[in-house]
Amino acid sequence: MFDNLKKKFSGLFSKSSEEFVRKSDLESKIIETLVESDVSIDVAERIWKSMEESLDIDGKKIPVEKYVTALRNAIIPIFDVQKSLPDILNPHEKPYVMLFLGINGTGKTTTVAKVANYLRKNGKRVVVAASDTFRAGAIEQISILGERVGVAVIKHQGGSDPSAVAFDAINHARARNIDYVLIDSAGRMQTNKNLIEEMKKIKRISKPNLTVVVLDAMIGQDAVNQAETFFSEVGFDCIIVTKLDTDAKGGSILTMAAEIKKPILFVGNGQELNDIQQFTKEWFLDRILPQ
Ligand SMILES: Nc1nc2c(ncn2[C@@H]2O[C@H](COP(=O)(O)OP(=O)(O)OP(=O)(O)O)[C@@H](O)[C@H]2O)c(=O)[nH]1
Ligand SMILES: [Mg+2]
Repeated sequence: MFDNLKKKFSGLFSKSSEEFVRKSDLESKIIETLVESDVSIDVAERIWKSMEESLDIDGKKIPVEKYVTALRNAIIPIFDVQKSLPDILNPHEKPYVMLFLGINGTGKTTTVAKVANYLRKNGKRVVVAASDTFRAGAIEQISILGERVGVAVIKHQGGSDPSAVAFDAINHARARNIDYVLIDSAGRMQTNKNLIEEMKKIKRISKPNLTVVVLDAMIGQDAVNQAETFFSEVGFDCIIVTKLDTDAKGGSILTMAAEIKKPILFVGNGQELNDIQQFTKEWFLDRILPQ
């Protein structure tokens, strides 16, 4: 994960960059590198501005370490929003209800299974609501995953009311003293308007403690647009970014954090149950910046 980004930054700040002190050259190099790594122009420019303020650039030799520190300091504030992330392993409510939303194919169902597995490994009791009743095969998919993780999956017939499934799962959890309810949901309906209405309804009825939007890193800026238009109408608390093991260039994480302004709960990096990682800025910075 993020190897590309790290390689690019390492290339940017090699020993030779110590000679590389014309401000305009440095500016275009840095912005170009960020944009090539899927950082949006806006965010790249914001990062550059912050670096420019902290470095005394023109006409001087600047050691590599100073560049790296300036870049690190420029990125850190983007992740200030992480502070609003709840500690999901120590929730104040029981059951703690997590609703997963996302456009079709972003990885919702896989992510529900991964999070269920993560919670199980931490000694928690989990039930899953198969609330994607729209797509053929969705109920079977989550049932198989639930079996692999070892958690119960509450399901109704295909085509039934997704909110009713969520409601049943919550009652199931209450009756059995289960810690978490994870609600899978459909990523497609007859129309996008129907999808938004369906998401609002399921949210209204299940009253989730945490609404999570699952975004695909491979689609970069489109994911930001989805979050800002589509999901802001429904309302959500945090995001999970999937498919960071693919050729996603990693910079999209920066763009998403800077532009969506919601904390990142987890990142997904593969198709297996264990391919999920809690996100912290230190973890991310250590992976993208040259040491
Ligand atoms: N490489 C990779 N593939 C992933 C990741 N997460 C999910 N996938 C794959 O993406 C595809 C779609 O995943 P699903 O979990 O079914 O996506 P969904 O959002 O539930 O899709 P719908 O139910 O159709 O809306 C599957 O082939 C998953 O294996 C990830 O982190 N990395
Ligand atoms: Mg699904």
